[in-house]
Amino acid sequence: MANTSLLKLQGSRVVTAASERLGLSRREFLQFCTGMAASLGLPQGADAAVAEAIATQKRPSVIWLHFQECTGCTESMLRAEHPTLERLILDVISLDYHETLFAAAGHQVEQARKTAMSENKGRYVLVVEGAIPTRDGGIYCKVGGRTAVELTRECAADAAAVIAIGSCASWGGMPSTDPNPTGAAGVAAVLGKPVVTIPGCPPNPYNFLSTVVHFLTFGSLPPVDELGRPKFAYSRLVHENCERRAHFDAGRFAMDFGDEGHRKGYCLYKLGCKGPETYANCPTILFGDAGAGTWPVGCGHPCIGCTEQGIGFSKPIHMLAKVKNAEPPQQYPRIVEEKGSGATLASAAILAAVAGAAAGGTAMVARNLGLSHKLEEAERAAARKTELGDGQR
Ligand code: FSX
Ligand code: SF4
Ligand code: F3S
Repeated sequence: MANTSLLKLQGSRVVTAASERLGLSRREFLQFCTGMAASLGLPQGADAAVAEAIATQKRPSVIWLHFQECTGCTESMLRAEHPTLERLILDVISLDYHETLFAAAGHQVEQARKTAMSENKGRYVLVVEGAIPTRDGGIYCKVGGRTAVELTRECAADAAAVIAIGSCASWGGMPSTDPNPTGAAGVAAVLGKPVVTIPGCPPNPYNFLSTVVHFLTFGSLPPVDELGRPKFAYSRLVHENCERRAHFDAGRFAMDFGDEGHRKGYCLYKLGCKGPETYANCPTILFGDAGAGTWPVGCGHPCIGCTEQGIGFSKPIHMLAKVKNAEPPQQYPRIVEEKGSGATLASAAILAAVAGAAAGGTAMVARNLGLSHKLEEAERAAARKTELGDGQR
């Protein structure tokens, strides 16, 4: 990794060229690299290495296989907004085989896969989307006359890295739901060795992009947990960063869809939210780059635990979650105090900084407090109105 500071890179011609290629201003491009380094939890100065890698490194060849799935992984990647995420992804990788996005079909496209594999032997990245049926010799999913099991083993043999994208490829996901008639399994189970997994149904495209950028910058995949999940994205429970968490800690729950609590944005735990037992960064990075609230709980739906084997698609939707970490995050007001009176925006931001929270976390704190303040303001205004009404009677 070159020891170049981001400041020095600002005037560099390669950065200008990369920004133009991506349709971004130089500032936006460098901001993107800083954000990417922060979300990967990289040390100070790594943003320059990220920028340099995106600007100068040869794009890694990617072979993307599709098996038992809904194509939601690819769809969520293509549905991001400003700056277009798919453009970033398609710029940092060379997508040499992808059954959904390829205009070509049949032998022509099979040949493209074989050529990419032989020309990039030992250097390409294999991405698998969808579960792999293993029952009855794997006959329930074939592409070009070959079973998903055969294709996965063949393509993984000479890959530099294997990434299982989505819950289906990670651990079987929806197709493996009881009674799992096709014996649907994840990539690691089929290969008999660990792979990097990016679960979620659909998974967050930022987590895929960050994983690829790490590979591009350092030539290796990011550190993972025992399930192969990148630690930068899956080491916190949804519940730890949820914007409704203060309501959980204060015992304010929606009891029914559309009831007063639900409309007021109260905690969805009693509606079956699995956030307390699900590891994912959905509340901090959101989906589709479409603004605040664009994640399941933000839209009023309980988290179904789609990233977690044994929870998503197997634990009944209304069953209460096991609360794995009952300790309230430091940045929220204490439950013994009146809502919102325990912490000012500034003190919460300082607490978050002291706790070593990433830049995104601090922004979340600010946003969460903003939300609870708005709610309080609305409640106070409603109370004043009632008082006024009472006085006039
Ligand atoms: Fe669908 Fe992908 Fe879910 Fe599976 O995402 S969004 S069923 S994880 O493999 O296409
Ligand atoms: Fe958020 Fe669900 Fe936790 Fe409630 S139970 S705070 S809605 S993650
Ligand atoms: Fe899935 Fe829950 Fe996130 S349902 S998308 S892990 S909020």
